[in-house]
Amino acid sequence: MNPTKIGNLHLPNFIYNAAGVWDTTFDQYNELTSRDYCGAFVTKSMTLAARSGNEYPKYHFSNPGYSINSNGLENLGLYTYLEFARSAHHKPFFFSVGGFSDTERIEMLQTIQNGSLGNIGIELNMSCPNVGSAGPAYSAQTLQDSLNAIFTSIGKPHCTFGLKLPPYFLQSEITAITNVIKNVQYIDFITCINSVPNAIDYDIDNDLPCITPNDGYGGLGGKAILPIGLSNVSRFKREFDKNGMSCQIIGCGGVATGADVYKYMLAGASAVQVGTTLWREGPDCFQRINNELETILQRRGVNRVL
Ligand code: RRO
Repeated sequence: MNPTKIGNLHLPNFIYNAAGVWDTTFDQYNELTSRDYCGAFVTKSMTLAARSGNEYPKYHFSNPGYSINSNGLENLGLYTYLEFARSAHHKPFFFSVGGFSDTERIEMLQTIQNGSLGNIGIELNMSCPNVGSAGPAYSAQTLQDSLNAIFTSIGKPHCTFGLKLPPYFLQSEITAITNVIKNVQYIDFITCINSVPNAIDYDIDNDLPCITPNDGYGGLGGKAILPIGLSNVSRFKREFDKNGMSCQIIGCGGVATGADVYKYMLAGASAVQVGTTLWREGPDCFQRINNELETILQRRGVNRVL
């Protein structure tokens, strides 16, 4: 096990689920939190009211090199996830807060903060690629406006607080987003990256896109996006160090092996989330990935992850 700390939360292991994977239902929650090697639990990104999301088929996993999803924020609604968080658990519980407007985000954040819950964090998802108006972080100015509105309303967060960000492709974007995070001050961590938007694949037996919603376009995940996830972590880490910022970075995107986790460590991640691989293999993947990581750490003579 490789413990880590995010904000003031102690994670018994460095790896856990990415928001949106194995985290929508109570059974999935129980299954993940009972696995020793899964260091925390992040919920599916939520809205105030439950949503059934986009029509099926909305996941494409048959190609080993990547996945495409257009889930459309299917979730059980804030109040159900509050119940999950209230049930006995010993691992940090992250609420992935989605929502379609700052008003909705503020109401969810206030409700979570008023819930008197311990051992929780918030990962504010500002980067959903599949539903309109759910991704303020695609523009630095929109992100700044949104966070200004949120923190003016809720004040300093009562718990460990972070942002789920989309992939950025230019250094100028990384610099602009770093400035936003520096300005607002209350961000303990960022999670890089959400799926890469605007991906499509075709089913050549039907001559149709592999997923149905949004004309077949969805968010790209899996092995194909590992180098983009690594570059986002590494570039933000450099910017944060240059600016003397203590904001931590959680790596997400393309993790299939212990070697991939080690690469995120080299890039500067304080923890790593697993998405597509968890979908494919189920929760057993954490032990496998952890064992592979241990072998690499021993070979490299590294005895702690931080
Ligand atoms: O629900 C989704 O379609 C979804 C979300 Br909220 C997200 O943040 N990332 C993603 O790939 N899918």
